Amino acid sequence: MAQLQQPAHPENCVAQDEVQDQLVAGLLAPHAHVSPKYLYDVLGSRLFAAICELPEYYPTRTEAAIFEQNAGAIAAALGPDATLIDLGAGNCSKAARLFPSLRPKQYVAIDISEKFLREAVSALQQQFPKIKMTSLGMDFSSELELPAAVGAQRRQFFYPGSSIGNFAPLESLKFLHNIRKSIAGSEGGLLIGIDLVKDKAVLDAAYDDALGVTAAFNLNLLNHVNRLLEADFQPQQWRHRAFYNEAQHRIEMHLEARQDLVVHWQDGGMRRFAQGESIHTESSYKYTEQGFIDLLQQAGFGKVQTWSDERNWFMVCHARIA
Ligand code: AVI
Repeated sequence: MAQLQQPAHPENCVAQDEVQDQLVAGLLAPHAHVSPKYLYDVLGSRLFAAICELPEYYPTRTEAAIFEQNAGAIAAALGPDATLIDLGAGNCSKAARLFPSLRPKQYVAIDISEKFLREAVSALQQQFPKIKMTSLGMDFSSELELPAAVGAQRRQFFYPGSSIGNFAPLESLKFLHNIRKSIAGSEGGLLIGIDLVKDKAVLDAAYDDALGVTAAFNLNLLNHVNRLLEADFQPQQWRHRAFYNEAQHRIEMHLEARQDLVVHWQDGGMRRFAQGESIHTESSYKYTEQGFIDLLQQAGFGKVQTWSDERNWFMVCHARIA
């Protein structure tokens, strides 16, 4: 599993009952929904890695090029001797690419899947023996209490991949606020990747690719829910739908019933879905440059520096504490 990019296996760290209660509540809501975190079981994480290779899915390669082309300026913005705190580190590859220019004093990798993370960090430690490395298994989306092992000075949080887009705007503000509060000293900041608003056709294609990899990624959520809830979803009865909602500035991913059907789950739970009815599985918010800077400032950050590609499709942003 060398390509994990997102928190995987939510059942590893949240009580099983809580997971099941959340899933049932979402499935029984008038507009059924399932949290996007359930897209990431083992197969889902691999399918997401494949999405990142697709010609239509521009964010990964565009962000990587921005980091590469601006490595010196980004390192200068973060400053020397940083404690680099990687949120959703996965295989740690994105942070590792910053090490030669940034030379952090400490690297703290955080992800839900701690076992996988520990293996990635110990491999990286061999390559960069001078950087102190720590791995932490935690769900950073809800809390950011960092242990004493994390250096308090020059904390630079790292949240690439436009993952913040998967939070609704109010959750994003709360999350940014939690990061701001966790920057203990007077120096520190946040380095973050943001997907920008652009032509609808480009966005629609990025989330509904010709090979159907994103469709498989979305449909695989049903298999994951079947395991978590002893449910009997049949993926072939569902269709992937993804489109850019211009009014809400977000991609929406849904699973739409191809026919009238009934789904059952443990303890006698069930729901009928009429043909065309859908389950909302993910939103991916897109920002304007100014819109995201305003959000950072509302969350208490100060000076912001940005770097973008020539098409202005993606932005890397460094925000200092005020
Ligand atoms: C992880 N996240 C930033 C991806 C996105 O673009 O919102 C997840 C994804 N969903 C479908 N394709 C990619």
